[in-house]
Amino acid sequence: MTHKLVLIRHGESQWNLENRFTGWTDVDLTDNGRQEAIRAGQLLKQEGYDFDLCYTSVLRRAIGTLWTVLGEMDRMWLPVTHSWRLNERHYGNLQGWNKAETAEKYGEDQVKIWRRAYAIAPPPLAEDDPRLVEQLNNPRYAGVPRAELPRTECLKDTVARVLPFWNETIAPSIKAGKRVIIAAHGNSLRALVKHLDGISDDDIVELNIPTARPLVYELDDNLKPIRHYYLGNQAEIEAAMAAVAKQGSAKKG
Ligand code: DG2
Repeated sequence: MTHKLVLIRHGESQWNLENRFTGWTDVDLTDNGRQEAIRAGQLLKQEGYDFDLCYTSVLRRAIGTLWTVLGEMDRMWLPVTHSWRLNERHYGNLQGWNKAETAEKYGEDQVKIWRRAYAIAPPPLAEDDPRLVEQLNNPRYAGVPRAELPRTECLKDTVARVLPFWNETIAPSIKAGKRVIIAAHGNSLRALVKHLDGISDDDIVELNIPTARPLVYELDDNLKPIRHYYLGNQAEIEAAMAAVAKQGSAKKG
């Protein structure tokens, strides 16, 4: 039996628009981001996709995208499971910084390391940083052991906290025949894609995921990928992936 798993990064967020490192900051979608999610939902419906179970993070840009997609598909009644393990990679002290300005100050090479190096994390939030204090006191993380709440993460760390949720919750549901959609983030999805496709630590550096484009994985019974593809206009998707890569470029002129 072939299983179809749909992954979708949230639509454009306010800080995607402002080109700021976001991580665990709970910013909302822009109007454009909502429109992107509407188009994704319409496309999924038009292409005959349907789901039994939905998974998302505890951040509103992913949750709102999922709700919008399900609304377009007339499937708002489907069960949705939220997990902090699907949150975006924690961007540490970079959270809130403009990516282009950071490249001007620290260099594009350094920004690429912070954005994409597999095992090098950005500088962590200090223990007395109000952003960390807010995170530690936020009720959405009340059930998470304190020691597991990150101060920063590289992609390797993100893989390590996404995989238990994949292995223990999502993968068994797919194996049981459930049709699943996961609405998450650029880097939590890169972590999952790295695992599914067995992408090397070096090659994952060049993989970028565009906003609100349904990414379909056809999986065999052992959940090994048979093929994967984005739904929609392929030229637009290529351009959107290239635009994500360029977000770490210094402003010219
Ligand atoms: C972006 C990804 O996460 O940024 O945290 O800034 O998917 O939640 O918008 P998302 C962020 P890059 O790693 O692509 O810079």
